[in-house]
Amino acid sequence: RKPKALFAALAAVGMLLGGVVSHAQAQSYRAEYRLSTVLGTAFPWGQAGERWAELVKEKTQGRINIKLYPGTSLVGGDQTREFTAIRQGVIDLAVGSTINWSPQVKELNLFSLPFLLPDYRAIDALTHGEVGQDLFKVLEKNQVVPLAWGENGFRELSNSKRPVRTPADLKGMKLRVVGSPLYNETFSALGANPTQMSWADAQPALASGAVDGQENPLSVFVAAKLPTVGQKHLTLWHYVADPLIFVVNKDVWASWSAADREAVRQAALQAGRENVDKARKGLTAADSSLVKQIEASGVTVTVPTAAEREQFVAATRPVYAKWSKTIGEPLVKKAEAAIAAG
Ligand code: X2X
Repeated sequence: RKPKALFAALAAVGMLLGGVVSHAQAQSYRAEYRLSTVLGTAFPWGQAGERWAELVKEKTQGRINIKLYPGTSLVGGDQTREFTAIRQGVIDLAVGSTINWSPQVKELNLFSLPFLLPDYRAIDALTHGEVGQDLFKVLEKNQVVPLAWGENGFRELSNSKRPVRTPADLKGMKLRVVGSPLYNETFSALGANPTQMSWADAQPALASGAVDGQENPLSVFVAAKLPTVGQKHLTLWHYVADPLIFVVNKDVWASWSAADREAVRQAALQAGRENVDKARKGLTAADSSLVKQIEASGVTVTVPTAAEREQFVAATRPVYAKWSKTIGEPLVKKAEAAIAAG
């Protein structure tokens, strides 16, 4: 009789605990979740974060409340540490650039291979295709939950010195580059003098003339008012593009109900689609109004001819070959094939 009584008592305690645990789970949503972006709400990138938060609030009836932390402020502005901070739970959600996470996720360097992507169709062929799925699997292996793609954009070159048409024009030019070693190697191969720094440090460096130039999408060039810090020469060469990825920390994801997870995913997909449209606005063949606006503000806009562009491609070929090995040849081949197929 004794063991039986003990068993009954244990069962009662178990039921009680079970009730407490499921009650605790229902209550385990935090009052606020922290969303990291590099750029703020003056830029399509920050607006994407803001929109995601807004849609999540709406779709979860306020159960999930997200606060935006632009300027990668949760990691002191050091954007190359963002991915690690997401994994560690210092950051709950992020809309992040493939460039900034590529020091930790080497496959994300794919989009930074010089002159891999000729046009928007090529970006879409990767992000909407098998390559995009492969990259999401890599992120999942890294304990991060990827939900949707967005876009920072094609990165064009600006400087305060002279129009740049060929690698010869870049000789010795001091350029700020982002924190992936691939960028240092690309610009060294082109004969320039690259120096790595965060976006936070880049703006004062451009203003003081510590560096002559930089590379970023035109939406960033305009919203950051780079012509006012002497960036008077722009080269439209479409040499790389950086997609954005909407992600959630794995434990945070697991703490939400299935219905709320689906709401967060749908919100990310919608915010991502809107973000891609915004990032491309005024930069397409049908509507190049942003380029015209930049020209009208007194900036010289240089579009290299096919032959001039080929010089940039040829000079960076060894970097492409070396980094293809780092990224993984099968993935690069798959990407090349997807782009060729359109
Ligand atoms: O630092 C940059 O250049 C930026 C804002 O484009 C990125 O975070 C990749």
